[in-house]
Amino acid sequence: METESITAYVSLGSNLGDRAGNLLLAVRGLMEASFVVNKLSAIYETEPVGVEDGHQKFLNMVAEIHLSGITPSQMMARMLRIEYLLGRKDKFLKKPRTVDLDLLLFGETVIETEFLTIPHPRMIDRRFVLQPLAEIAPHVVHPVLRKDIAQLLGETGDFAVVKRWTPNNEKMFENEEMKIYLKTI
Ligand code: PH2
Ligand code: MG
Ligand code: MG
Repeated sequence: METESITAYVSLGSNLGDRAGNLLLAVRGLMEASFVVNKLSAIYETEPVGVEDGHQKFLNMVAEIHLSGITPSQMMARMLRIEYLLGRKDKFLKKPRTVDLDLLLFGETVIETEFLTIPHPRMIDRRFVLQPLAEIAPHVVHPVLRKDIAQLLGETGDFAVVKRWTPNNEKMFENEEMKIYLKTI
């Protein structure tokens, strides 16, 4: 029997060290864990939500994953392993972390256990999740609220700043080779 193909969405966040590098290593980790990474959002720089002041801004993005033949908790276990391998030894929430991977949606699945709640219970209150998710999946419908992601983004009460991130442009333009290259285009 052919197993059903599922589309899942994962939120990636980093606020420690080489933040963009950490996100991209986590994307490779997802691929190495046999997930098909089908789409990636842009990277966004986001104001910390629900953590004490003084924390560095986060970089966040969202990945669309295709998978089959595994359960949500198996998926979560693989994601925790990636977090661990990338240096998140400390399980305390709200501490700076190299990489945080959160499972947002797993097809149409709705689960509520002590260990895992899907859809992610706080996703609708987090612009740093909804904005990148709306970029790659605006018409995907939240299986409990029955509203699509674009609508949830329009309705969220979270107004923390979320803006597109690009690599350090100043550094790039200081580079002599880059100056020469830019004259040629
Ligand atoms: N993650 C949190 C708490 N607050 N804020 C932003 N901007 N981005 C995050 O990824 C984030 C957060 C807990 O995981
Ligand atoms: Mg999180
Ligand atoms: Mg997490």
